[in-house]
Amino acid sequence: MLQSALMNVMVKAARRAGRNLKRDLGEIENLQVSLKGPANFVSLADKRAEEMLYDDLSKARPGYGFIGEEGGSREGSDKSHTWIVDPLDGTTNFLHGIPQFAISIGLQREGVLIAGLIYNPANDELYTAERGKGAFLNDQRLRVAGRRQMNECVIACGLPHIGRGDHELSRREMTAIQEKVAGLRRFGAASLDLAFVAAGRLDGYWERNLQAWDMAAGILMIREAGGTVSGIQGNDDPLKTGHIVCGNEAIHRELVKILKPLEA
Ligand code: 2AM
Ligand code: CA
Repeated sequence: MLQSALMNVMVKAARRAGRNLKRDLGEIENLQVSLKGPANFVSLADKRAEEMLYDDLSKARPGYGFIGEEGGSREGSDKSHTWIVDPLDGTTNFLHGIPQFAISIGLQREGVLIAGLIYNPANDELYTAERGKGAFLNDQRLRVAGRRQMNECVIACGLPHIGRGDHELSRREMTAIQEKVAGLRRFGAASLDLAFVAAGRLDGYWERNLQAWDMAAGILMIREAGGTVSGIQGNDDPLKTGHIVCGNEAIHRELVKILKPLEA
């Protein structure tokens, strides 16, 4: 795979921040965290990772805007480009030493996603995509799964935790999907769920109440792997609604058909 200069910048930044996150994960696993406890330690790790990404990306592409989970948005002199960054997606997993978390970097030009990267430093899986150039896991070209029968599909979802979202609705959704599929999964890192759909590991995925940085890179990843992605209405923009559903064209359609009527 010939990597563009832009993707080189993104990969370098993600690998540097990833090395640190991996070291921090080791610290948590060995319980060498400070007296203030692991949650505080993780939030520091999170902030450090975002600062590192901001430094590297803004050095390589001066003036681009930056929207990050930790730092809020920083405007740049270049109004057409914006990085959308989650320095640590899957924070709860990370805090518990579960190696399912990632750095997610998306880039928009004039509001259009043109590049995306999702990197899990725990297992060194690096997902990359550029608009019109396909999606890759390390050097391997990605394609969404081809299954068209729901009863053969493994579908992932996100679930609202304590104090968040509509728990009743999420149970109705799970019940409706559960009755139709070969397996229902919940991994806890939205960016990786999207990457898994792009890679054909998962046949589909849906989740509500996400933020742009959870989804930006993954949305492009799925499109470049030949998949379909939208909000729960089937034709709306997940970056606007915060709700996302995806799969190949057939499975996306099936999921929308089941989920959409449950909203009311
Ligand atoms: P985070 O780990 O960076 O918070 C879990 O279902 C997924 O939802 C994770 O990717 C998590 O990202 C994301 N998420 C986004 N907003 C969230 C919120 N307000 N509460 C919990 N998870 C959230
Ligand atoms: Ca996140």
